[in-house]
Amino acid sequence: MLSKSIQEALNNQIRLEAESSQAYLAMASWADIQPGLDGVAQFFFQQSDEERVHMLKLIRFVNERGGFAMVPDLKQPMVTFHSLKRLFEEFLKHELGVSAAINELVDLALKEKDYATHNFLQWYVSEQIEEEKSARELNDKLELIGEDKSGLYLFDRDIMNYRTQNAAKK
Ligand code: OFO
Repeated sequence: MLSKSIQEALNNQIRLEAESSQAYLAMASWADIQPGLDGVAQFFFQQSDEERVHMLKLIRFVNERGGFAMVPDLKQPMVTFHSLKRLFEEFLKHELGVSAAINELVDLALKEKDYATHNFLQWYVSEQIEEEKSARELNDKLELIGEDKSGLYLFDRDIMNYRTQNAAKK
């Protein structure tokens, strides 16, 4: 059975995962209408779907443990980005925020000696390590490319392969 405070904290995380899904959906939609960013759009559409899966996993866990997972209302995320660089900086910033929230949750689960929740959260800890790493690497690549058009072309072409390679390493 979940304590009131753990239930509340998990419900906050449900909101955050839903907000992540929305944020990445907005990034996907922005990239989708830019010329030549089809790969980036596809990357964020997929990223958005994954965040929804993260939210669903939490919803099921809360309900299974005798709590009540509340589906949150959502505020509109940032919908326009001035450049590809800005887009990926926002991506990294968002992931860092999610990692911090997961760490706090882990901390709370330990303090309350809720080992079931602690164990459940380990999947999110590993997921955040991977996602932070990807977001950092993509930002580094963009930094190297700068304004070079052929570099940007290759970045967009290869971003989905990059994702597949990283998933294969998991
Ligand atoms: Fe939910 O995985 Fe990152 O944010």
